[in-house]
Amino acid sequence: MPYDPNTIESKWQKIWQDTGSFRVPAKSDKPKYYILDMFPYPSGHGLHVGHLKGYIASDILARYQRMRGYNVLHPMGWDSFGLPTERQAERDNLPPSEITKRNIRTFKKQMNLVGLTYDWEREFATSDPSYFRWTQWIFLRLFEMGLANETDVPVNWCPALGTVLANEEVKDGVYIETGDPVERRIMRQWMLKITAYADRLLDDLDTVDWPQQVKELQRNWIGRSEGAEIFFEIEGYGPITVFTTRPDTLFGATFFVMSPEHPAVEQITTPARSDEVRAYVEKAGRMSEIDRTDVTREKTGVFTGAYATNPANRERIPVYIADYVLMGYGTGAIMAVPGQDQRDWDFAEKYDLPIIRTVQPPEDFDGEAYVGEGPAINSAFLDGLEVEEAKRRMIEWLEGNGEGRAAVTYRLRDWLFSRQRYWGEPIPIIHGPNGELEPETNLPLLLPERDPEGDALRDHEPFSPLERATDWVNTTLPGTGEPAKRDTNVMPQWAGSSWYYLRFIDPNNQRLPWDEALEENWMPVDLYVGGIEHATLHLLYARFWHKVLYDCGLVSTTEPFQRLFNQGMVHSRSYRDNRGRYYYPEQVYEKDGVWFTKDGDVLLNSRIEKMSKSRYNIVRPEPVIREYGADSLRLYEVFMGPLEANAIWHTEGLSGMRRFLDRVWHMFEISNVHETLTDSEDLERLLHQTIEKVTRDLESLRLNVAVSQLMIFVNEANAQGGVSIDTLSRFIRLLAPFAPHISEELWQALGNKEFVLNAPWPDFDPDKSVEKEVTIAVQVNGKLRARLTCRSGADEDSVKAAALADSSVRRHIEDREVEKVIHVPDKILNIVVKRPRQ
Ligand code: ANZ
Repeated sequence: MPYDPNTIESKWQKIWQDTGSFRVPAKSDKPKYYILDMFPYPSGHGLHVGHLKGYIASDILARYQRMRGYNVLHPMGWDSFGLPTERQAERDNLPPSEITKRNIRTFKKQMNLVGLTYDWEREFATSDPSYFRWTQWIFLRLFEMGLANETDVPVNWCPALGTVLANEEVKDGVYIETGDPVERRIMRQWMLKITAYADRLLDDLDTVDWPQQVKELQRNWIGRSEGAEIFFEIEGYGPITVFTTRPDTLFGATFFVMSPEHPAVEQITTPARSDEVRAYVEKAGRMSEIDRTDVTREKTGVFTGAYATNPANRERIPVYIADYVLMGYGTGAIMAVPGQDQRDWDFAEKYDLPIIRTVQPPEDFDGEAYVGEGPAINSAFLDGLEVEEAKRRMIEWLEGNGEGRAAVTYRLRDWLFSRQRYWGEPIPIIHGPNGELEPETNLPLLLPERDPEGDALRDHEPFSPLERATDWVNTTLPGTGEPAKRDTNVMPQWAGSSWYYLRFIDPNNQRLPWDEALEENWMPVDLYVGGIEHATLHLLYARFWHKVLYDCGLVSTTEPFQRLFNQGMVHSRSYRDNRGRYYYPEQVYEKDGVWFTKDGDVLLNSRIEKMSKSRYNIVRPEPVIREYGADSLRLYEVFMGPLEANAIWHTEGLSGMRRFLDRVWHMFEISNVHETLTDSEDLERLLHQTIEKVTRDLESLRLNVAVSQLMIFVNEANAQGGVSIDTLSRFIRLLAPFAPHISEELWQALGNKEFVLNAPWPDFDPDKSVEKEVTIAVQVNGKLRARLTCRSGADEDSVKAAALADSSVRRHIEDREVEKVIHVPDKILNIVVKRPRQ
């Protein structure tokens, strides 16, 4: 009987579902293991094979941990509030909840087709009232703790979307997701005080097992700077404080600069200068922060007519305003030290202001501002001291004379928490007649009906769709019954994903967000798998909420995610004409390495890009599964390269996986008929080595290497004409996390009554796995690219499989076709690939 994945796979998927095999018991004698995927936004496009990479990897780990004897929590849900659904609702005139439901159905079906072990009884969507009731409840905890406030703040207003956006959502003056331009405005908004947790968010990074890169991104995002605050007396006004990281350079402060938004600007400006100052302030207000801080832009500013006194040398220095000083950072005012700061240097040159060096540059230095190390000069009592020592001495002097103090500042801003949209969690606050803010006592606070007429209003002014629902807006104060109004903002999409991992622990609890004992049992998440794009937004917000919940005594751990893994992205070939229009692969053809459209023969640029709907280069899982099977798809997704690396998708590449599974099937057939087979000593050794390696590689998520080891084993087993029943039984269990359907089928054929899903992970005997090893030089087109340690006598296929799993070899092959392979046993493997096209 040949291997037929389609029948096997649908059969086992049905059996697993019917027997509730993925259900996770709340209580168990087994130790717990919580493995979580970053849950998706259920868009209208469904999942493509790029999305599946992380889900498959985590599923392999979940199945492995299950076999290792853990009670594994592996849930899935939907991050379903958000803009795209709301916009689709506007276009199709359907309720967003309907669209969400439909999209979730597609996603779920696709996930089940791949054999993912999610416990669907724990499923929820962030837009379910039974879920967002608790998101609102957590918001009220933040409100009670004084961590949620309404403030007038400069915001990123996006006219096209009719809403404000968080700083994190804006880059180069446009909304990251859609490219719509964003402008600055002052608006009254809900802010969450994430800055109050800056130090803990930094310090606790040391306690989690996360990729260094992500930790570094968070550290930079929080951006802690140590330095000093120094008080400068402004003539006829009073003191204004600056923040500096270089108090040692105070003797070189030859002018003073304030942000155009600084509250004292109007008062200190002399009448003669006020017209010019006002004009400058207005102009700066229209510019984005990104443009203002662009170091390459020519510096601009205006003199206010005021003078300040440098506290170190009592010099009288002019006060300017300039847009390169931002109000949201430090104190919004700086002492300008052109000798050591390039921005200040540029400004001094332009406005003809004095420059004094206070750090001695090396002799060969011929630049402008000198930012490096060196002894202090022109600085009285600091002269001769190195930078660090000089900073310390200056702070001592400032504190001793009441002229300043040591200070820390952060780049992190508070979290802008209001959105003027419909499809989000309503903010559960009631505004009383005298400006009082009262929490909503009756949760969930549901959304009113959507008013389609309201969409048109969006084009004009800041406007929230909830304002149109007057019956909903008008209410009474819970205490006094006086007439009052509901808040008309909704929460940003990041709210629902900031605590969902806690709800999976106890998703159907009607009384509490989660049960205390269950939380203690399951937290923290042992392994969290998702994309690096969430390094600063979601992962920082969720850590912040978790710490607040910890302070409320509601969770038992200080961090939510113990180990984090970022899977790489899947790329594929896209086709675009020079007007920037994309074409589907079905619409193009190739001639001599050049691409054309089928109709009209337009020349196309073809390149490898991130797989995405907008680039017309996505591959859907359904046809791939129909042709090759879900097990081949699972193997291919993790065999494409190291899990953390980006990889290029080639659907034809799945035939290699399919052939491997054919060989597994064959191995079973030739072994099972000769039930009495015994293994050679070599094969037994290889088996134990395989168990050892695959186990180790699973622990470190080197899934591609694990798969190549499984391939090596099967090749050898077939070369030897089959294996013993005991060896088959062990091998099938090793294969089961990767290719669960075929494994279940073969496991049953071996006469097992239980699922391989629940079978124990095989042990290996270290004494049996040792052997003679050799080092093989791997070349790509004759150039040495790697040295591999292999079993002596390994055949060409095995060495090749190991070589192709090596990251440096893969890098040199890229997506080029392998033309031939030259193998000198125990010595060299030379892989010859096609030269790149011109
Ligand atoms: C004097 C000085 C001398 C500075 C020197 C730097 C070098 P980081 O490291 O990013 O924290 N600064 C302070 N507040 C600012 C604001 N609101 N807008 C723009 N710039 C501001 O940078 C801190 C330094 O950036 C501060 O130290 C200040 O310039 C400037 F040789 O003060 B410094």
